[in-house]
Amino acid sequence: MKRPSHLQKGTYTCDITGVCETITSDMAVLSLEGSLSVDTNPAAQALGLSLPEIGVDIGCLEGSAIISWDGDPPTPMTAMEAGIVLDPPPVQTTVFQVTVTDSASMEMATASAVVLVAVSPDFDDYNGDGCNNQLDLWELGAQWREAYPDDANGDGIITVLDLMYINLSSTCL
Ligand SMILES: [Ca+2]
Ligand SMILES: [Ca+2]
Repeated sequence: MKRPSHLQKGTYTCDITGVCETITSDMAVLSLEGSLSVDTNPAAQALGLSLPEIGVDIGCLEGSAIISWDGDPPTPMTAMEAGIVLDPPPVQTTVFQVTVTDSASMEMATASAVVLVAVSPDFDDYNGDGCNNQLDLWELGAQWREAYPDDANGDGIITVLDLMYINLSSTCL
């Protein structure tokens, strides 16, 4: 066994057959550290001015990765080098699940990611300066605890939950 795979994990015995008898060794246990892992990057983001991208980080792969994505609710996704780009951007908060299957071991791993989309498009760039940064956060923070029709999470008052919908990627269009 040159390079054991996860399919070869388990217990082994060695049989030695001589002229008169066969003797069997004690059991040896083969275990392999680590297993297939997958993470999304970022795991959570708020919709801003640019098209959202979700990367995927895969660990401990033996063969090649078979990757499939699901959106709930469904939304268009375009594969890119190591993840997806959402073009057009989702129209409501969407949870994505990525499933990675290792072509060699057929082991599977999943991870999820969320893109928060506010009820009103005003939150894509709250202060309207063409940039997604903390200036938007401060401007929205000034409305703290105030009644606000069409707020980000749709409960009619500005709280910390609405601040989560502000994109802080420092992207400017
Ligand atoms: Ca801004
Ligand atoms: Ca709110």
